[in-house]
Amino acid sequence: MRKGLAWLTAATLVTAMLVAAQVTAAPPALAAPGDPFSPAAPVVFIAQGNPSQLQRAETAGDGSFSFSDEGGAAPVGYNAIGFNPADNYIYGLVSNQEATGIPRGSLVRIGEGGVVTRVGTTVYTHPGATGTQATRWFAGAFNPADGLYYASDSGPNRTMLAINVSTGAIVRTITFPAQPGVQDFVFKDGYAWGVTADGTVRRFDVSSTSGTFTDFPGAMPEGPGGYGAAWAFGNGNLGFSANTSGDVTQLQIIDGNTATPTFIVVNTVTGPDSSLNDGTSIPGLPADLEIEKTGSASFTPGDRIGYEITVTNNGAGISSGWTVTDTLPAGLSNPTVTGTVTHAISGSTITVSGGRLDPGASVTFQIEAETAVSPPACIVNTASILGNEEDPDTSNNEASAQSCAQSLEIEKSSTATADSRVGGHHHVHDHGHQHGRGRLHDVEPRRGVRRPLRRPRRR
Ligand SMILES: [Ca+2]
Ligand SMILES: [Ca+2]
Repeated sequence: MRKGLAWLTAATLVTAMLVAAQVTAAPPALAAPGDPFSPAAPVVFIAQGNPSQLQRAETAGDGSFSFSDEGGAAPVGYNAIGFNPADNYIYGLVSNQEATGIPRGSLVRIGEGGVVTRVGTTVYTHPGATGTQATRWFAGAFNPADGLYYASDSGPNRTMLAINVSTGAIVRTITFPAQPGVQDFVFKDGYAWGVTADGTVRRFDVSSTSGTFTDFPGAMPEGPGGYGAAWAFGNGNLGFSANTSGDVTQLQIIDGNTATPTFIVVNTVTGPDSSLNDGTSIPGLPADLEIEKTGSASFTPGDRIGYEITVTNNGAGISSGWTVTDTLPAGLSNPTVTGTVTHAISGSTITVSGGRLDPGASVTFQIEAETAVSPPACIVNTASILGNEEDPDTSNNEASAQSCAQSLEIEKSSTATADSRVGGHHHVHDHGHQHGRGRLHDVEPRRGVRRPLRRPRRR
């Protein structure tokens, strides 16, 4: 086989012809196999199997991840993938299929359709190791802080390389005192972060040739079989995929560059299980998500009360998913959630996860809860939203609805409905200090800001 076709071994004839045509054709208007990926659409990539099959992981309406093949199987097995925002290609290191003429330990670039191209002629090895173990690279990611590509083994090799993919040069060889023990990592706050099978978050300091790592036990759910894929969401949170269960957990890290970071599990959604895998992501463009909430203006104590929550993507980017958190105030209990969403209830906190929303699109779901027989006169229930991408306008990320008990004292109830408009003739008492003047208010208790209740969108 001619060397030039080595990269196309497993591609279909049609794909091969497209690639061949691309050599002489003008730049295509649409993405063609081998082109860089579009940075505009957020997507998680998983590579798994041997030879590798690149897959796009995208969320369905209920927020769960499903995988779809990106092109055919690659001519080689590769691992330790990372997306390079400088050129919009994925990079990885070859783990198998030397018969193609691409040795193990080679750096490869992966483009649209999963087309693989070797970069340079260097074979990257762990010092002192022999055989296939010397070229084993299980974890990899780009560090936004320096633009370099980092790769390591999970073990027993203890070295991590920092590679400039433009030149192929090894910029730094980092040696850790013990094996890294994670199957993938992703960068945030200048550190590489991975998760061990027992749910320990491991933070790697890669700033010098003498690497160190710090463990934060219990920060993540246990992931039997390990967490083989790690990536960053556009909102700055990290995503980890558990090999055995397929569960995808979104982790928020606050003060990640301090001795005592705070870890918050934002949500866990289902995905396919996998093995021999690795992950990376295209973070996409900022997307302004907006949350609106309506509810019954009044209720009879002991009855169930309903809320409707609408999530809208105001653009400009595509939203790859979102999480709504609704913590019930005193007086509400036994919640239920309906709609095409995934939800979890822990005590009084309801976490609702939803999927992809194009610019302009919206989705609605309902929360119901039981009111106490002796409730507070009025109940203000607030929900907030976190998008997977960067959100340029956080002022519309929280919404509240107020409901007042009508049997305690009839004046302390509202005749308003969720559709009440300014200029109506509704009379509202709010804890005796807020008198409605034909205008129903919602209340943001933490800051005491009052905003007009917005008319729900009808779509
Ligand atoms: Ca990776
Ligand atoms: Ca927003």
